Amino acid sequence: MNYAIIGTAGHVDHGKTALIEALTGFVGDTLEEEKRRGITINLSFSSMQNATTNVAFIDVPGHEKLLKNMIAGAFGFDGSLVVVDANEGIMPQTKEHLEILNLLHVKNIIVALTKKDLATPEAIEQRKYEITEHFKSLSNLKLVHIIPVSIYDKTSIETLKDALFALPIVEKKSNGLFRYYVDRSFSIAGAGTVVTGTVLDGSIKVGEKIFAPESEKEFIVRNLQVHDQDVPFALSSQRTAINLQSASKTLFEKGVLLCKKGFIRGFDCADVWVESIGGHALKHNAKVNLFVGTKQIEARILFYESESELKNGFAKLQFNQKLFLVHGEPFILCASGRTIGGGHVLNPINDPMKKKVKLELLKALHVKDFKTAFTILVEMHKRGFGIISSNQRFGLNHDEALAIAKGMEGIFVDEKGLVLYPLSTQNELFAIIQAIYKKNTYALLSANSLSLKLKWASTSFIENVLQSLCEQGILSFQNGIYKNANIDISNIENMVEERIYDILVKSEFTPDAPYNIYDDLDIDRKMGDDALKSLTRARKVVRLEHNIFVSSTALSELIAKMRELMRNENGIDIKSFKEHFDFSRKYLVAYLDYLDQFADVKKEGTRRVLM
Ligand SMILES: Nc1nc2c(ncn2[C@@H]2O[C@H](COP(=O)(O)OP(=O)(O)OP(=O)(O)O)[C@@H](O)[C@H]2O)c(=O)[nH]1
Ligand SMILES: [Mg+2]
Repeated sequence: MNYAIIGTAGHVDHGKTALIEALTGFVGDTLEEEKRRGITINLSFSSMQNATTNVAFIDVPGHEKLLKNMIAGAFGFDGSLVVVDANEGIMPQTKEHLEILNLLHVKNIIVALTKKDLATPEAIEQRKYEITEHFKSLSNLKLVHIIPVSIYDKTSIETLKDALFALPIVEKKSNGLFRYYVDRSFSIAGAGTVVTGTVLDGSIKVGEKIFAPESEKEFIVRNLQVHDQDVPFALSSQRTAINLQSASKTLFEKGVLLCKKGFIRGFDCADVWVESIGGHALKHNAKVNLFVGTKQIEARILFYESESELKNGFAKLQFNQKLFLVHGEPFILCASGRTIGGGHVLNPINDPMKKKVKLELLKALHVKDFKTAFTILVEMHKRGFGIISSNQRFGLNHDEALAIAKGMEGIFVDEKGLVLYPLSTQNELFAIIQAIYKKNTYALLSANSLSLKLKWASTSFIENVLQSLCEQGILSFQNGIYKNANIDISNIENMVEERIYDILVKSEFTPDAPYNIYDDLDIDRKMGDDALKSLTRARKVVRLEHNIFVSSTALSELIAKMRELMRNENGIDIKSFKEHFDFSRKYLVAYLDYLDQFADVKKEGTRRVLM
């Protein structure tokens, strides 16, 4: 089954709701106020189906004061049924709605010339001409048919129906992320909270977790319905009701975004492409109403290239809350209740960068030149540019992003960690690693231990540099670790044990934690741990606590001194112990606890005494 969402558009009273009823039998305008005023106020949802296609309708209001409801509906449209009264022709909201569809790239349009029973054939021909002419200025729209109809003429309705089922739907470029803006929410006794909306991208399954980034809350999807039928999953372009487990209705007002956790970050600004419509001017620093999905908030436009007005161009939109936008996401701008323009998001992630560089980035993103965009961003993120966020940042899935990265020169691509590094950073890493091996001739490190030390560099990036140092004859790889090529160690394990033991003996009663010792020696952690285990097995070293290893000689010496204290001072506690040995509390406690394993020591309150 193919699914398409077709929304109505057109001037007030031109017959949108009556036409939907003629097509589907669905009676809209059920609110008392809608009946009284004879106009549509809220969006309404209905559908029709044939053997292969399900067409879902979103019926919108045409009244100029209800524009915001129309816009909220329009974000879910795959195509549109534009309704024009055959006598009145194109009117202000016909124009405004068409501009909105054009800004949102809704593309395929069927125009229904309604109330043909009241119009002369000449009027109909004249309207067809005017409409065809008008569409010439709407470059993102395709006028597929103009069909004269009357709700009283069944044949015309059937013709329209066939055309709607056959309306080509442009395949949307998916970025692979589930996204959904709530348009309504309600509580159902026994089922909890249900929200309705349109799946804009990706898919969702029953039992899956769903994330509301604005409230940072996660919910389990208890049930899904598409056109009143329970379904195991819902896909892009499906009007979907989601029943959420243990969710409060108040969390889901209109405009709330639902997605999957961990893929989208929120920012209080976004870089965009904007264009004005209908002769409206977009002014630098102007306050506007931003519509995105079913969300409506205030925003400020800041131009990068002009301090005054622009017809179109690159801009930064500043919000007073965090928005979770994605690359390519369209938006509409309104001021004083009218549509003044719109555009799409180019860069949803706020990286501080110079204006000149930002403009270069935006120009590249605008023409989908991702290679240039990647190059700019890699240069900006010297410590590694993560392409894990490519879905949000570029609308690319990880494979697409990797393919672009691999085609680039002068960068290192960590395919596993999805991180890109510039060559200047690679050279820096060469220098850092060589300095370590110079300082510590007996350094024995792995990529893993170096990555723990450097933190910013990924293991594969380090491994790559280490291997190339081996190829250059500077390092050599032995027993899973890298050592200076010019030193000869016949038994690495023995050497590591000796070096650690040496340090433990020297540091006597208060040795450092093992990881600090390994770091000082530049020894791989796993190798260090193995050596300590072996020393402990050989009883050369005793483990006092999980992080305190002392040499057996130091331990015996100290225990003898503690016994003497117990004899002289009738026992020992932390205070008296400290008076003689000014160790930190961690060591004092560990040694006192160690006394408990001797049969002749017993505990009396906080004191240990000899029996
Ligand atoms: N004669 C005739 N009247 C029609 C036809 N289609 C609609 N109407 C009438 O036109 C009036 C307005 O129709 P609606 O369907 O409410 O118009 P609308 O476009 O939905 O209006 P809004 O939603 O408020 O923008 C109603 O009285 C309809 O009965 C038609 O084909 N022929
Ligand atoms: Mg209506």
